[in-house]
Amino acid sequence: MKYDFKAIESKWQKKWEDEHTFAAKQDFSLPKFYALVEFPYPSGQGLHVGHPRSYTALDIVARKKRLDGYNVLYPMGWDAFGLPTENFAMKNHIHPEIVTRNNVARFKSQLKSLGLSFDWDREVNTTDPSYYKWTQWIFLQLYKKGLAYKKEMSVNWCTGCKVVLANEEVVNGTCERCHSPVVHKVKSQWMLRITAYADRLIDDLDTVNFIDRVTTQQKNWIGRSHGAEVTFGTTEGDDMIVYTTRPDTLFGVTYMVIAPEHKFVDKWADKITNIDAVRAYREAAARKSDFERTELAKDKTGVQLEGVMAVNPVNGQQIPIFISDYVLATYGTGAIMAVPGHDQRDYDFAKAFGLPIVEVVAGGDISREAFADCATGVMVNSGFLTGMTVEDAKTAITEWLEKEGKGVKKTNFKLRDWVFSRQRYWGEPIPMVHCEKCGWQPLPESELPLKLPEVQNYEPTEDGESPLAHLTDWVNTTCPCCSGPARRETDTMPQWAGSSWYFLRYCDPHNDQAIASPEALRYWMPVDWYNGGMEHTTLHLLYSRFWHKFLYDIGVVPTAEPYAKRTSHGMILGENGEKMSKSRGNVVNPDDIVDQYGADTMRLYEMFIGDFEKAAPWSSSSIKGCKRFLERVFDLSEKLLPGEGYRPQLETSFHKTVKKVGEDILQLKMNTAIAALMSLLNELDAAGGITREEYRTFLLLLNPFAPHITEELWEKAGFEGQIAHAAWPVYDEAKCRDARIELAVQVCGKVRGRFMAAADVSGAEAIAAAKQADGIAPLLEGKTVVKEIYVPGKLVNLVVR
Ligand code: ANZ
Ligand code: ZN
Repeated sequence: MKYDFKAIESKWQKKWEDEHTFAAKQDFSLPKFYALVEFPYPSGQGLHVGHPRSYTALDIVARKKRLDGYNVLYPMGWDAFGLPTENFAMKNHIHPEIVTRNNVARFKSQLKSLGLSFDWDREVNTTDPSYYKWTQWIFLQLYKKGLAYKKEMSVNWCTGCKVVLANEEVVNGTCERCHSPVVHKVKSQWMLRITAYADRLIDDLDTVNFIDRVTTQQKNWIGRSHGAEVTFGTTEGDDMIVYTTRPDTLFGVTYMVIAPEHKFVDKWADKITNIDAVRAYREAAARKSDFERTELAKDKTGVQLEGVMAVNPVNGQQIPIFISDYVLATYGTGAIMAVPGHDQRDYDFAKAFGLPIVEVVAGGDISREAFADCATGVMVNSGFLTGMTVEDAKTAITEWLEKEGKGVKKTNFKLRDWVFSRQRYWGEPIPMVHCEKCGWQPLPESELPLKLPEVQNYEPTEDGESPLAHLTDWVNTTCPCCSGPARRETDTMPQWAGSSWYFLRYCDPHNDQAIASPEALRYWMPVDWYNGGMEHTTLHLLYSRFWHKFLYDIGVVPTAEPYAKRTSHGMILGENGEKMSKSRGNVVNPDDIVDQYGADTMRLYEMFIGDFEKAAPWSSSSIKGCKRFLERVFDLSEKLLPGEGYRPQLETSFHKTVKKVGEDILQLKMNTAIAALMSLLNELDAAGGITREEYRTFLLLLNPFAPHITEELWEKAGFEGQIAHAAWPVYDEAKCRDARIELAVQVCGKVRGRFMAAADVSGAEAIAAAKQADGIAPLLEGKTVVKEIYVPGKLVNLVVR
């Protein structure tokens, strides 16, 4: 019989759908397992082969957990607001809602064709008003707790998309999406105070099981550092406050630098004798991105504020003040004390401007470069700090500064508040109203969802207002507070809003009274295992942890963290080892693969392709190998032998493979699990067929990887029910050990031979056998064995003289 994967796969996909085979059960007394993958943005391109890598891996985990008897929630949905849909809608004059509906339909049928065991009864869509009602509700709660606020601020403005971007969406000074230059622009924006959670977002990483890469990236992104704010005097009488992580180096300060935007530039304009040059420099800096200012600027530039000086609080020394774009207005106090002897940026600047360089920690060579890596050094040229270790000096100087009223201990974060406004149409309307008399007022919760109105035109206005601003009827409303005339907010939420809480909605997706019932949340949360892309580490993963902590604080969710475990998959590259992209012409379409080889082969292949965490190039030849393997599995049905049970010569292999596949699945080592199944199949072929018990076990082990073919063979063999409802085979630890093992024989530490022995051979027996092993006896002739060592399961070492 031929392996007709098309007939088999469509048959079982239909059956699973009709019977809701993978629907999570409402019985909260069962042990639960919540497996989650990032829901896709339904783009016009459809699914790419990268999506199934994550989805299939957790599908395998979900299927294994079901076979283990867990009530498994493995849901899927659509993160469907966002710019590409809006841009497509604009270009083609189709409503974004229709574009979204079409894209979702395509994605869904593609996902179904892969045999993923999602609980489709719980599908969510962030653009559905019954969903975004709750996104808006969460915003209102944030607002009520003072965590959403409006602020005039310099924002990242994408010159291509004509939209404000979050810092996270700016890559190397360009827009993450369209790669146009990003410039600064002052706009009034809704902000979310994620910084209020900065400490907990770092500290609580200790309570979850995230892979190290994720933990490290989140910590670096939040960027907590400890140091001091130090007050310098100035000849103008104003205090100049700097943030430093190295207050111990205060005696090495030879000049100051303030950000070009610093308020003292204007305040001291009359006193600065070269103010025109200073202002010209400031204007040039404003046209650069932070990235260009800090990462790219190899050559330091700046202008001295001539006519004013700063005063070092530790020694009263007068030192010059510069503006330079390497100091950012948005970090610390926007001003620094420069220590060129121990900070490379300051060193480069001092060299460029001929400024003095003073060594205050011994051990480096400051004639060549700054001695920055000096945390364990000893202080020199530093007044009362001289002779102290850097560590002690930090404590001593901070105490001195605090006592003198010249400074305070300070912790700083790189993390900034989250710019939450987008001047776009295809997003959740922000449920706020502005009244001349009452200011900003939240919409009453009873008026949620605030639905997106129909518009004719999705273009943002020229000055960058949202297309909603064109809609006078919608914009003009009444104040919820005084009933006077008021205007609605016309900005919408960023794409990250809907994904910041979607995992909660899956717990109870049809609830119209709450984001989900407390019982459902108590039962399902936290997510037991969340897999997703590394690119979401500092965006979605951080945002959603922030929202979740907030919801925890207001008593909506039962856990402080949303995800107990987080893993991340490597990218699938093109056959040439480069990133798949249209321009490189190396894109593999999953539809073609499913059509040509079938979903089971595609699944198996994507799991066999390499270590899950690493990037892996596509390989057409190895996909054929996976197909061939399944064809051989299919042929097993014609090799059934009479008799039950595992045959003695295969018993160990079966117990070992059950153990290995089960353990590998839970460590995402799918490739080695599949290899173990392949070698078991070889053994079966060599043994001339398969007993019913062996067949049953083999199908169960393969089922999570290749669900369709295993269901079909299971049914054909007449095993009870559907394999999806069966139980994972058990193994006996004692039977996992090989009956006979190979031991090495060393003579004086060198391997000289090998022999087979019973796995439970005693030391004395092993040593005796070693002496008899092939080729060993001649080496012992005429010598005395002075030491005999048996390393159980490994080797016998004979030391002779
Ligand atoms: C003196 C000093 C001496 C510094 C030294 C470092 C080494 P992190 O660790 O990232 O928090 N800094 C402070 N504000 C800045 C700004 N707005 N723009 C650019 N640089 C700024 O970095 C803190 C250090 O970065 C601070 O400590 C300051 O330089 C600089 F041997 O002060 B340091
Ligand atoms: Zn009012």
